[in-house]
Order: sequence, then C-alpha cells, then structure tokens
Amino acid sequence: MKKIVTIGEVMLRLSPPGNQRFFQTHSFDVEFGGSEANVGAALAFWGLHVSHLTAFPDNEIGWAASGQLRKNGIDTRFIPYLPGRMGVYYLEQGAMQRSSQVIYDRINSAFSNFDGKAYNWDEIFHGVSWFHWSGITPALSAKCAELTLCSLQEARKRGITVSGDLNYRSNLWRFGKEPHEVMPELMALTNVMIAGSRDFKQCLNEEFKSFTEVRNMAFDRFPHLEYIVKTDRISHSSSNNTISAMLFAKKRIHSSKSYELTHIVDRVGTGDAFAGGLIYGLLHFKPKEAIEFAMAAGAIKHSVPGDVLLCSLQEIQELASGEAVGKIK
Ligand code: KDG
Repeated sequence: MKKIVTIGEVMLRLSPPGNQRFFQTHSFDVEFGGSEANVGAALAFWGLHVSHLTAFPDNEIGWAASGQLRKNGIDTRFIPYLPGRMGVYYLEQGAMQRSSQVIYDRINSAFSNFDGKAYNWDEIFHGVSWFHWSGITPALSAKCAELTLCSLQEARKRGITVSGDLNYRSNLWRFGKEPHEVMPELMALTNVMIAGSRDFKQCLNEEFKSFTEVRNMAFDRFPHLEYIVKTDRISHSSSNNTISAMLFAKKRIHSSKSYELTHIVDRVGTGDAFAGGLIYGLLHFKPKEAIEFAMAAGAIKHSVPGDVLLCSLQEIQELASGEAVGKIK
C-alpha cells in the first residue's frame, strides 16, 4: 500500500445550519476541517495509508479532532498534544448573489506555535512515497513557515515526491512576511505545483498571461518541478460555475473536461478533493487520466456538505471517463 504524509493545521469548523447568516443563527454545525487533512481523508478513503502531521491542544477538543482524523482513516500517531488552543473557523454558506464567508479565529493555536522539534523525520518518512503541503501552513506563523521548509528538506533528502498547493488565503500572512518572500523557496523543493490563477501573482509574484509563459516561468524557476497543475473557475457566481483544470508536463499539456455546476452545496474543500484526486491519479494513472480523475473528484465535492470528500473511486472514475461535458446537478 502506498504511504502518504500530509502536513497542516486542523481546525474546528463552526457553521450556521443551512443558509442561515451569522446574524440570525442560534446554533452551529460542528465539524473539523483543514485543507491538507482534507486531502489526506480523501486518499485514506481510497485505500492509501495516510499519516497527518499537525499539533493539537492537549484537551478534549484536541482529542476529539484527533478522533475525527482517525474516523476518516488517517494515522495520527505522529501528532503531539501541546499547550495552546484549537484554531476555529466560522463558515457562513453563501447562496445566489451572496458569497460564503470565512472568519478565522486561529491565532496562537497549538499548531501555529509549534516548532516541529517533536517530529522524528526518519520515523515519519519511513517507506513514504508522497508528501503533501499547502501554502496555508507557511502563512500561519514564522515557526510554521520554518517547519514547512524543514519538512520539505527532509522529504527531498529521502527522494519522496512532494506536492504543494499554493492555496493563497488573503486573510492569513499576518506574521510579517509576504507570501512571495516565502513560497518560492518552498516551491523549489516541490515536484507537483497546484495553483489557481490568482495564486501565481500572490505567492510567486508572477502575472499569469498565457499557459506557455506560466509553464516556462515555473519550470525555469523551480528545478524539481515535474508537473504544474492549474485549476480554473471559468464563470463566477455562487449559483452557476464552470470548472476545469490543466496539467502541464515539461513537454505536454493535458486539459480536463469542464464541469458545469448547476447547484453548489459546499465549495469548501473542493480544491482539497481536487488535490487528493490528483495525487491518487498521478500515483496510479497516466497524466491525462490523472487530471480527469482530479477534476471529477473536485466537481463531486461541490455536491457534498462538509470539508471532506467521501466518495468511492468507482463513482469518480465513472464521472471522469464519461464522454460528455460533465454536469453535476
Ligand atoms: O480548503 C478548505 C480549507 O480552506 C478549510 O478546511 C479551512 O484549512 C482551512 C483554512 O486554513 O482555510
């Protein structure tokens, strides 16, 4: 069985039920979420061995979060329990013309204050074939930026394939460094870069002009890159969206089919479902099938409430291999 390691903060997700607003709700739906752990949950559901690296507060909330990861099939044995608090994110779902809103309450979380010294990299990376990180982790604190760099250096030393999702979040990066001062060094240790168009500007200080330019820029700047994967949200409105993605190898470009999303239940975690699908696809299929599989996983996630995509391989493959332009209703 392939072994994967993911790293990143897991938070408590509190959201008003249905489409209620923060102003009116008397209760919150409670679950746990975190971009990289969401990727891990999808991969674990598809039968891979996934260990997640994070740090939890040593209290009931931290233990509950850890229990949830284990319910999602994730190995939590490397996670330390430390003084500090659990990060929280509040999510109000959008509808029609109203966008979703995310409010973070995560400063001084156990993970953002963690320096990674408790990690034993030999043990963590033993027999591992893939390591996944995202631009959320280095955005949390100077310590987390250092931890991300250290984890990538340790993965590289052992020849592990590394994927990184630029995952720019405008309401993070408050610790005194800009993303473009930190992210290029991390991308230089990465084999598979996942990005939305605005991520290039914010994280790498590169304007997205044409596909050829992006490809040339990234392969020139980042020596270990094998694939650049760009996701596209073609039309913007909360009720009607068309999505697709492209995978650039050094010599070839593969495009996925487009999906028209006619009813969106929950956008959160769609990029993570896509990233999980991409990792699974690149480990098991040729690049063209991998990008189709990733896009189908991302498309299906729009119909599933919560942070995590739990969906069979077969369901994704059927959608990915269908002939017509996909329609998720
Ligand atoms: O991709 C989904 C994430 O945005 C969500 O799980 C919360 O990890 C999160 C974050 O930092 O925004």
